[in-house]
Amino acid sequence: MNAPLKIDAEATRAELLARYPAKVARKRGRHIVENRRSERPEVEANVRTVPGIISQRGCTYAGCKGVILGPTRDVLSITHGPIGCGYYSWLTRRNQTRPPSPDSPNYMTYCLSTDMSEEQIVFGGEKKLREAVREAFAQFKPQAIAIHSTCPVGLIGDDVHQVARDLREELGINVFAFSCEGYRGVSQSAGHHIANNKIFQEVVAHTAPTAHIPAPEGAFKVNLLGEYNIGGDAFVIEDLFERAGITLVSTFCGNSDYVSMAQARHVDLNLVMCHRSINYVAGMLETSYGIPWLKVNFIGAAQSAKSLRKIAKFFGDAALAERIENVIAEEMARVESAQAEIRGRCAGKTAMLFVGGSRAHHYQHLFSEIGMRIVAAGYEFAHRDDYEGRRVLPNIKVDADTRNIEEIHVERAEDHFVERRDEAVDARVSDEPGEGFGEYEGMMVEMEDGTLTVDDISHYETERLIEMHKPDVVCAGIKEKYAIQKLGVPSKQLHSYDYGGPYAGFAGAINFWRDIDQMVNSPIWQLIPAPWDRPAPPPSLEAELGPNLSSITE
Ligand code: CFM
Repeated sequence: MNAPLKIDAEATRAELLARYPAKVARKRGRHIVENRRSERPEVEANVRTVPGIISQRGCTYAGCKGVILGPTRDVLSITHGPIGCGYYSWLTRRNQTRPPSPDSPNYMTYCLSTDMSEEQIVFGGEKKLREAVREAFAQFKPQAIAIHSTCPVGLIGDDVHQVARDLREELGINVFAFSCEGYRGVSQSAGHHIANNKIFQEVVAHTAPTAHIPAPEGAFKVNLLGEYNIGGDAFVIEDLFERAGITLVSTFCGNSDYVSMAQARHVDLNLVMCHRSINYVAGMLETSYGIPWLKVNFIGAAQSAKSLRKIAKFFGDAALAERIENVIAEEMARVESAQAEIRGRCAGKTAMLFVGGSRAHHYQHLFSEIGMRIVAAGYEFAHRDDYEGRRVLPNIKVDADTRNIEEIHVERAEDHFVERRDEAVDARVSDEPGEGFGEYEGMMVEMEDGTLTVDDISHYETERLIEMHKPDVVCAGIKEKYAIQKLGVPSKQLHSYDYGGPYAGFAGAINFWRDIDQMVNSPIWQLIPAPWDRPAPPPSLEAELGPNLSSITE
């Protein structure tokens, strides 16, 4: 057991709040919590950021277009809005794809926008949108077109859904639209929910436009939900599944295509990687088709092994279990030598993680596997269940901002519903807390007592935390990276992975450790202080060396 981390969480929290006006301090105070696993303290999350505070969050449009739809290579996404929204969401996420052949469609490199300007703001943008969809269809002939709304669309009241219905009829392809205006929710999380609803209604469950798509072949069929193939992560997981003989039907949505998403209802098990962004699809697939879900995590070597074993347990097939064990054994042989070497240089060092809605949790495992410790962590836009576990779901207050997002009602699809669970399956799948069907225990319960959870951290709080605790590395995004590094602390981007990755699976763990090892052990960070900020040399040395001193001390 490690000695407790030497941070005074209560004093740190007080210091972070000290400079705020009283009302802001009260609000922010509810987002900053000392972790005490036995007490499971409550943290406020998924509420509006206080205006004026520099937040890490993105907008609802980003969550819908960028996060959920962005990685699907052959659904043509059109941004209905001013050009900047499309431009700034163009290829910024490092989500990779691998079309089956050089001629297969891949629209991810394009940026399609209606380029809305004053004329459309005043007279309406539907006409221009119709023209844009027709033009895109003529150019690319896609099977499906997705229209994404930006802020002005909702403000002027363009009926994007009617446009989609009309064009579906006119063009004979699947066209659907998202009311994902940037302001629709408090963060990108609202965009995930909106995207999940529509993708489910219009692709997964909408059998008319997808009737020509056959059921997939294969044994041990699963979907991987909430894996977006950043830096090639999904490729690593696909390789593990292939070697183990697991049929991956669809991924939502890394390295995915339209056909595979339309086949999602044919699997026996859903694996949920990023709980925050895709739990809605998991829930709807269960209600409609009887497909249960298990939380997995392919970030971290031990976590990857555990996740593969969960799949083996679910299917209860001896040959599958053996193949999975063989894959784990092969991979662990490589992992263990790298891990031992890097652990020797990194153990005892500290990290902070402020990112997204799931990685601040998942990546803690990668650090702990090389002996590094987490001082503080938090999400930008996760909900209380991602922090405290799904057991708190019934207690989460539904506020006006949440009610702003359509809650769709899904029913059992009698013709397609198959009961996949029975006593034998339930008995095979773990009954450890958080490991069973539809369970997730959240981030906080896995953090050391006395460390801090900070939700929707502000820029000011990030700087103060770093100044106070000088972690060896801070994981965040591009907006924070250089501000952190100016404080003399290396920063790893956990959204884009900087230029690195993949970090998933066993091979990914080794990649991550190598990158972190280089960062936390680089001597460059010792050279950050300006010469005039360094301690003065002793007077005796100055007298002895005179004018030559500066060339030695600099
Ligand atoms: Fe899920 Fe993501 Fe994340 Fe996310 Fe994201 Fe992302 Fe993320 Mo950036 S879907 S919640 S909205 S794991 S883009 S691939 S890295 S903030 S922690």
